[in-house]
Formats: sequence, C-alpha cells, structure tokens
Amino acid sequence: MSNRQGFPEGFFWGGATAANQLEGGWDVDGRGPSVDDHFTGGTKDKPRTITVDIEPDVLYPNHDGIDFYHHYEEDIALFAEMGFNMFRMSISWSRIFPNGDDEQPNELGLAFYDKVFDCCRAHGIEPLVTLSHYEMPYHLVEKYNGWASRELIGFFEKYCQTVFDRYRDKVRYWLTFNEINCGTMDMGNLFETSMIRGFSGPASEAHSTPQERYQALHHQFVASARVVRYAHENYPQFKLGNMDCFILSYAATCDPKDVLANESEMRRMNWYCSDVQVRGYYPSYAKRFWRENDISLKIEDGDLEDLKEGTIDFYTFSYYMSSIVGTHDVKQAAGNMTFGGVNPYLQSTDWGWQIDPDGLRFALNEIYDRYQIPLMVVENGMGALDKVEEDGSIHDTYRIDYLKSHVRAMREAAADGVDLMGYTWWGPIDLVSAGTGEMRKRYGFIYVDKHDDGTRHLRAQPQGLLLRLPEDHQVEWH
Ligand code: BGP
Repeated sequence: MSNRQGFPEGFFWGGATAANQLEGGWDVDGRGPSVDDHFTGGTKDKPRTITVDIEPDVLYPNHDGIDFYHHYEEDIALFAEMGFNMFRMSISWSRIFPNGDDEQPNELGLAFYDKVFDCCRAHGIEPLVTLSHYEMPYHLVEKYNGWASRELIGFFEKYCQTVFDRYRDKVRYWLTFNEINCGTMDMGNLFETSMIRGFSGPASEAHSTPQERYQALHHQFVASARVVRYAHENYPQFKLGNMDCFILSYAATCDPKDVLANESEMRRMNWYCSDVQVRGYYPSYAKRFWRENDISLKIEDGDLEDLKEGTIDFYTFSYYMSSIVGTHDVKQAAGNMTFGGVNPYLQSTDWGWQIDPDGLRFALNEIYDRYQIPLMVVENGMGALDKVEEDGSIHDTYRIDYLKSHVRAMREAAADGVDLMGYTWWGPIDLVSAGTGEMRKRYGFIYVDKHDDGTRHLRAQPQGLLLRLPEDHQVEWH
C-alpha cells in the first residue's frame, strides 16, 4: 500500500478505530466505567439500550471490545503488514481519569498508551489520536449530565494537557472531538455530548432539546479551542484537527424550495461546527437559527476570544454516505446518526447506508473551497455481513469495490486541487459497531472471531483471550 500517482509524497494511509469499540479491558488497571460501558447490543431494527447500572446478566459489547488492550502488539503488526503509515485511535478518557474529575491521573492507563505509541513508532506508523471519541467517564454523566455542564471544560482541559505533556514526543496529530456535529442532532446527546444522566431505556428514546444541545456544543467549542491553544503554545510540533461527520445532502429536486431546504440542512449538519472550529467565530446564519429554534446561548466573558485563539490546523471528517433533502415526498433512508432521503441513483449497504463515492469528491471540493486548510478523510468504510468460507477466507469484493471507488474519488479531488493529507479506513480490524453494538456489522480487512451473542473462540489462557483469524484478503491500493 504505497503512495501512488495522484497523492502527494508523505500521504497518510491507514485505519481508524475508537477506544470504546476496540480496547476492551473496561475494568482493568484502574480504568473507570465509560458511558459506552452502559450500552447493550442492538441491531439495525432494534436500538441499543442504556442502563444506569451495569446489570449482571446483560451483555455489554464494549466491555471487551475486541480486546486490543491485550492484543495491540499483534494488531499493530498486522496494520504494518498492510503498509499502514498511520493509525487513528482514541484515548479512553476514563483510563486516564477514571472518574473524569479526579485530582491525579491513573499511571497504569498512561503507561498503556506509552506502549501502544511505542509499538506504532517501532512499525513506522504515525498515530493520529482522537481525544474524545464518543465517550466520557460515566461519573461525569451521573454527576454533571455530560457536556450540559460548563464544568466539563475544565476536566477536559486537564485530561488533554495531561496526555499532551505525557506523549509530547510520541504523538503529533490530534483531533479534539469525534464527529462533534452529531451534537446538533437529537441522538447526539447519547454519543457526542452524553447528556443522559439517570436515563435508562432504548437509545431512540434519549431525547434532548435544541437549547440543551447547542449549549453543550458551545461548551465543547470552548474546550476544544482552549486545548488547541494550549497545544500550540507549548508544542509547536503538534497539529490539531477537528472531526466532523460529513453527511452530504443534495436537493431532492431542482425546485428552489428544495435547494433552500438543503442549504439549511447542510449548514446545520455539516457547516455549523466546523465554521466555528476553523474560523474561530460563530457563522452569520447562527443568530437566526438560534432565534427560530428557541436557543439562547450562555456565552461567558472570554469565550469568544478563546474560540478565536484556538482554531484548528487541519480539517478531518468521516464520510460514509449521502442523502437527499426536499420539501416534497422524500422516502427516508438509514444512516449513521441521521436519516436522510433515498437517492434513486445510489446503491445501499446491508445496513441501508447509501454508497456515493462521487459525493466524496464533491464534499472534498466543497470543504476545501470553504476553508482552504489541509483535509484528511479519517473514516470511510463499509459495514457488511461477511461470509466466512470453509477454508477461512472471505470474499468481500463489495468492500474492495467500495474502497477502490472512494480512493479514485479522492484522487480526482486531489487533481481538482484539494490539499489532502491522508485517508484512514474505518475499522481496519472488525470491532464493535457504535450505532448498533453489533460485531456482525464488519468493516475489517482483518477478521475477528467474535460474535453478537458474546461467543468467541477462546484460547486456553485466563481472561478469555480472543482468537483472531487474520484473512489474506488484502486490498490492493490502485
Ligand atoms: C462513525 C463513528 C465511528 C464508527 C462509524 C461506523 O459515525 O465515528 O465510531 O462506529 O461511524 O458506524 P457503525 O459502527 O454504527 O457502523
């Protein structure tokens, strides 16, 4: 997987993961429970459930993820074998500060990531680290209702400063919040802002008001800007990025009303957060949006200065699908965190996500035209039902096609003039799905023998180590 024509020298190729979906070891070496440890498994049709207490007979798929905690060496070696020169991963906040508001960090947690980063470096792999990927210590949910509380800003700053100081010589590329713009959506209060204090029940019933969501986002913008400023002031070698879930939408028809409806959806979904994080101030359309949605932000003295002083260095995003928006009858499609309209020109994955490689080229051009800073695609991939053949192989030609078509789209965008730094495929090794908690929704180039009922092939070691079945279905990057 070397750099090919059309991509610059030094282009990053690799895979992306998140601690809560990968690591396991949820209660070892001083780690505190994270919000995701309270999510049960679900399916495409049945939402995950949240429980306030960890119930003894219930399966919580994130508890052991795919046990990267005990297997990181072999996993990273497999990434190196595939030619990765970048590995996107996140730090589990509750491994470093088990409660989130602790005085002192947990040394065993810090030591774990030392080992992971050293292992990456030994393989010539650059880590790209997300500071908060859809998780926080559950104690912060219970005590402060997540990002609803302004106090989270200070806790987040302390956590980030701790890991910046510790890994100053091991990590250069950092992202503050994963898919921060999902905080604009009703479901975002579950994954992104964790405002679910005391909530038990199906994820689809964990609602929040626009006022709550946008206030929480304001806290996150300030927190992100402050840690970016801290990094810039102390570690000039660091590069800090945002991370947006880019849900490209098209106007359903050429009816100007559809075009306006789509513009407004694109602003809310895709531009609102990055306009703040890239430019350092709220966009001109924000005031009207707040007014029409009964949002009245509490902005404290110094917040707006913080936003200005903490703008990011590069823009990153996930890209899986596109949708359509219109004022006429539009049939709803499935998607990650959102439900847009069905586009009759596109095919969908097993989970109903509409596959649109041309949309990636379009998105890259739109984003770059708007911001003119380097871009990175830090998530893209295809969740599918993979069939393991008798000889252990998997013929995932659909995934290879998906990958090829999106790489081609990126090459076109680079030729269009977009400054593209890299690409990390989502889930290079099978992991727990964020949306559904399933294992059978697989993204991996590497197969992991773990299943939704919790079964897995065990070796004869204690602690139930997972038997991995790496496949030789490597993807050719051309
Ligand atoms: C993104 C999240 C990831 C990841 C991915 C795929 O929205 O940032 O954490 O999970 O979607 O989604 P899923 O796991 O639901 O298939």
